[in-house]
Amino acid sequence: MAQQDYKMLSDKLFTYKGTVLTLGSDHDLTPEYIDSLADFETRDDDLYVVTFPKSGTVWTQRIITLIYEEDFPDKAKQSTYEQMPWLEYRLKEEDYNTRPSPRLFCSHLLQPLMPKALQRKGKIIYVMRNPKDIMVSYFHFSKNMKNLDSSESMYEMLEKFFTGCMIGGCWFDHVKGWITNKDKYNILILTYEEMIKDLRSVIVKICEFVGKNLSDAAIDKMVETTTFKHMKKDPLANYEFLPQNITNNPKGLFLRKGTVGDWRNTLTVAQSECFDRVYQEKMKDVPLNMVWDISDLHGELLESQNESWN
Ligand code: PPS
Repeated sequence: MAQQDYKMLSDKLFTYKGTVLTLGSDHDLTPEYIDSLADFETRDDDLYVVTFPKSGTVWTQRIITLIYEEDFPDKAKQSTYEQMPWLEYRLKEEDYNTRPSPRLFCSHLLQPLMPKALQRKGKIIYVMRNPKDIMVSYFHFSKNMKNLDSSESMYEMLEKFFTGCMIGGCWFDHVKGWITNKDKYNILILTYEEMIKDLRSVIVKICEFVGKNLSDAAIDKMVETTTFKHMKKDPLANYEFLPQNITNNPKGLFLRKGTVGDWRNTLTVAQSECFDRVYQEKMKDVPLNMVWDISDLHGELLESQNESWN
């Protein structure tokens, strides 16, 4: 391990090669483990959901576990976390190599840290979300998580977001890394905003991508089961099992508002303008047509956004 790649950011978080992870005694979270993932054996039917935190991970994870339900009828009563575990947050006693196919994984890792073999086999679904909503979502979420550093103010949160001192690391690096390297992978790029706009179409798109031919009735049921309202009450989907050493408030923790443009209720005009300036500068080489407001969902922006990467 190159010493300069590893740094403690606080008593809860460390950074390694650009990603930021939380310490956990029951996980195998060493730099050596993260490095070993580059050579992690990949199978043709592996499916990964990769996101920057707060981009719609738990939502997509729930959709995927329902799409694959018929493959694992005995697992239907397991939480989504068990059915689709985190690549980097592997429990010490778990051996991912013994999991039956098709294997489903989630990850917040930056593109260079992911298994290299994924460039030849397996599939990735990368979900993006407008970063102002991500930042506000993380601000609230981190207040209820004992293993994360919370922010006293939105100014502090902005600073963390810009410097990448939060789980996942730097949003700009994450998105740029995945978008500019997308052609190396069998990848479907989705946005949280298009999921909000038309969940059914997104589920159909995912089914086509993973080669699942489900009936209209099954898809309708899935849409119903993965609405915000339904998932908030679904203990299998919303991580209510998290123990007290991680949170005192697990109910609905991962499902807060579930909308587009909530940042307007939290950021001041000055904070938003500051964000815009940094965004323009950092993303000037990778234009994304980001959807910032619920009103943008009904214009052409979303269509042009999709055309630009899929
Ligand atoms: S994490 O911690 O990285 O796994 O968080 P993540 O799941 O990526 O993101 C959490 C945000 O996703 C929203 N969410 C949903 N929105 C709409 N519909 C459904 N079904 C849904 N499920 C999760 C959740 O509310 C978080 O966003 P905010 O803005 O905080 O509400």
